[in-house]
Amino acid sequence: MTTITLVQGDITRQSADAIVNAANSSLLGGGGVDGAIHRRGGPAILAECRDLRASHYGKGLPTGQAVATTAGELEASWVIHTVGPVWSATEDRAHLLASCYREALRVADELGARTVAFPAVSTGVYRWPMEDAARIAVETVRAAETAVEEVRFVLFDEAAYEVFARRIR
Ligand code: AR6
Repeated sequence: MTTITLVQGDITRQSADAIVNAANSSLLGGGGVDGAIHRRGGPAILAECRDLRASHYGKGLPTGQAVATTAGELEASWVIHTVGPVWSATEDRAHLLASCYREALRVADELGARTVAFPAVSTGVYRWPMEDAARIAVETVRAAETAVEEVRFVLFDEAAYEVFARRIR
């Protein structure tokens, strides 16, 4: 049974077996959570991302998929990078956002991670509305068959925290 917990704050300050990064397909860094993870985690994460680009992911990590690297200096054993979809008002990409959570948990299971911290994937630079993103995140985690014991959603601000809190009540 997976327990869902909520924290308001900076995901790079969390201690967990795995911390999920809201990355982009390049795996080579960016703003938001991605920028914060690489800044605080140090160069070892980027070095492994470059290796992934040079081997299995020559064209980048496709949207909705997930892959793990070291967590560098973060208080975690792994960073699991996933690429959320960019929000579209005209095309339903919810299955891709759900896939991020499912695939990240699948990778966590492969690693043997028991606690996994997630940001609200796609709700920043990629503009996904928080209410809908929270619905997809919580429904997907609840439906997942995983050995992960704690899924911790780490929400940057109070408004996002409240949206997730209403969902899990
Ligand atoms: N801790 C927790 N949540 C955070 C943090 C943090 N340190 N920083 C931002 N958030 P985003 P996306 C929240 O933009 O929408 C990058 O450039 C933020 O308020 O990080 O999936 C990548 O390289 C928002 O609610 O990810 C990609 O190009 C949520 O985390 C692109 O952004 C996600 O915002 C991915 O965009």
